Amino acid sequence: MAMQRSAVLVKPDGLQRGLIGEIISRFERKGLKLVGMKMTYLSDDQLSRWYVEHKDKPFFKDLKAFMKTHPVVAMAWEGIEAIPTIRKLVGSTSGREAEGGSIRGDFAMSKQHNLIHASSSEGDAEREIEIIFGKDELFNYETVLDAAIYSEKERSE
Ligand code: 3AN
Repeated sequence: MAMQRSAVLVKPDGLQRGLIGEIISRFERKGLKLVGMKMTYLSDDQLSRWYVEHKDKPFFKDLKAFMKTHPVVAMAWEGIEAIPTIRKLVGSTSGREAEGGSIRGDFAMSKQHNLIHASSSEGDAEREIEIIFGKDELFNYETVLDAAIYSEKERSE
């Protein structure tokens, strides 16, 4: 099974709301592995690359301005099929429609102030991780929990 890395951003509203610990804790409890983390302001250039698929949308300018109001906390999380798994934990785009139990479903009421971004495909994850992290800011390590979280077969596939 495919080991994947997903880029996660806690957006300015998540920082303001004091939800960094809650979000990290949900991913840790799930069994995902943190392989990179930093707090940073995103530049206009980084945001244009990050949101390239939305560059012609009416909300693009507002979205970029919002993302620059405060720092973000960026993370890279690793696990087997981590990308779709994290999307489920995050919930659908609008906080009002997101399923209860998901991060947006439990904590958000807005479509733009929806607390968190998570990569939606392997291509996006690779691009997003590269926008934020240098090679020496990403880590490979074993944990004793790996053997409890996955079966031996899953880990060797
Ligand atoms: P998701 O973050 O669920 O993958 P996308 O990729 O459709 O959602 O949108 C990226 C970001 O753009 C969202 N997280 C949200 O902040 C913002 N956004 C999306 N749709 C709207 C909208 N209709 N109005 C304002 N902001 C939006």
